[in-house]
Amino acid sequence: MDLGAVTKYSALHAKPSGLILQYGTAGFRTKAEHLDHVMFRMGLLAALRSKQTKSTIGVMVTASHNPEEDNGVKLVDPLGEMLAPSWEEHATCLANAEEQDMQRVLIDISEKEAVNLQQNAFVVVGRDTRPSSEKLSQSVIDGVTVLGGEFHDYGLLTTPQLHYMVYCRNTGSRYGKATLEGYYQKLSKAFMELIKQASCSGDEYRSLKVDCANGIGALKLREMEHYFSQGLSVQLFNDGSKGKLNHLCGADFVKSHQKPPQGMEIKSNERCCSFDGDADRIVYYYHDADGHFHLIDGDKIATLISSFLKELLVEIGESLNIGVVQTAYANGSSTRYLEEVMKVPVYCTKTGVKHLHHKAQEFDIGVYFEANGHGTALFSTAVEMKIKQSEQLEEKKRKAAKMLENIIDLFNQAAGDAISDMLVIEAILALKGLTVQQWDALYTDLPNRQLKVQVADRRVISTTNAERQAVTPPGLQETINDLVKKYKLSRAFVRPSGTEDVVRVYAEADSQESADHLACEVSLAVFQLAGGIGERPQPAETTCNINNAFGLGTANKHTV
Ligand code: NG1
Ligand code: ZN
Repeated sequence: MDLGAVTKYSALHAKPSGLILQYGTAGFRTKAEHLDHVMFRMGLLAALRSKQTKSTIGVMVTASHNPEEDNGVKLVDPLGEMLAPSWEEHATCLANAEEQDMQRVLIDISEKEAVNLQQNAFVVVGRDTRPSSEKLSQSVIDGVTVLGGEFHDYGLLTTPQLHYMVYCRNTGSRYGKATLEGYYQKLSKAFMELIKQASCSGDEYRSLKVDCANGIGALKLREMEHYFSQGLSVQLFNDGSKGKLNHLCGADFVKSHQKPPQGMEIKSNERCCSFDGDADRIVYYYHDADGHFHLIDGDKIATLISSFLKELLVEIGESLNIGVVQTAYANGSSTRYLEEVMKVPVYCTKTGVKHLHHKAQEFDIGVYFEANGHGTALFSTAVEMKIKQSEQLEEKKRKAAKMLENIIDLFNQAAGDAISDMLVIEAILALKGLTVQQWDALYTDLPNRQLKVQVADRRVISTTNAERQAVTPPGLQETINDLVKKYKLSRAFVRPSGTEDVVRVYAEADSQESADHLACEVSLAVFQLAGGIGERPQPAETTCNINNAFGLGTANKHTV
């Protein structure tokens, strides 16, 4: 390691002194102007991680659904997964080291992780469409090259496309070709094969309106659409030609405000979807004949997908297991429907896709989705073996096995992917002959509310049982338990956010009014018991607009 060069180049990407950042569930995320040194240092770290694993490592420059002025960076491990936990700690140490301590921290990491510094390093880099992303990704590359690493700069990519590239490169291209062309061809071929089997295909020309959040999804979907246009016609909105990234549009906006994005005209019963700013989340929605807006979130997406996959397994007559992985934010109705009606086992993990991904790997087929629309399905080698053996099976079973094979190709095995999920969903709807309303009618969401509370130090809240119960501060969980008892079909929990300096409060109940009241009461308990700062949460009845009072609301307007 040429420490002299590291010091010299680091000075060109100097850290503003005193700035402390944390590698959170989505890497580093903050205002773009504070990130140059972080990018350079993540280039260094990616090179070290690549030397240690003797594999290609990915670095993605994006702040996903956050405002255009923000940016962020995350490292992608060899099989497309999120960075290993011990390396997340190294990332935080390295990003926060003052200039004069940089050398020592780098040596410490190399020693702790037994990195062979003579080993070659290869890092692939991708970025979203933010104005700041190009320069910041160049800083990542500076870091990689200072440590003698080689790199490939993919330029503009969706986050899941970068995960795909890393996965392909580390599996000797067995999974696919590590190019955009390879990604488009693999997914489109699987999609076209699938919908060929839909009995109603051709009768009804399938079309879908897509809100691209003014982000990278628009560029990539436009590049890709002609590959699958025989099977699906997509109409792109918020394609970045006018509006601002993630502003009043995109999956996060639609999910949290429970309303359609701006810039999209929706006729009744038209199927629409929204991506987030880096195209790793997707939610669907439509307006019914009365003009009411209906959201189909990650939970309902997981339900559609897992029900279909379970049917295929039954068809093949195999005892392969299937499981659905959710977080505490999953709507209670979805969990109940999956367990009681579909008889699919459901597991709950902590928030953050790495936890869901990890759990989903335990099953032959593991479907995981966050309510916000981030998810995918993972398949074990046992499923692939079964498909290979299906040649000997009777016609009907062979057909199901073939469908399963195409579905595996269509899902991004490395990460939740809005484009891939969209094609899977469109294929399933076509194969099942389902309209968006029929899909929505599988179950009715319980009304819910999400709020944020500002506290002096959110670390005073610790949780257990997949974040569904607070362990500290003392008395908080008991208070929540008492409040929950006042309402029907109710549930509430609190947790410190991993990406923002807030405590998140979630409540659901039998009516919107009850969910709102419960969320307010729990917020007040957090404020009082966990060191609230700023304005005190007001009781629900005194606030005419709960979204304004708390900065965020996620409401489900249905009642059951
Ligand atoms: P935090 O800020 O820890 O709640 C949010 C989302 C996560 C995940 C991460 C990463 C919710 C409630 N939380 O995490 O699901 O997507 O951002 O972007 O949606
Ligand atoms: Zn995202």
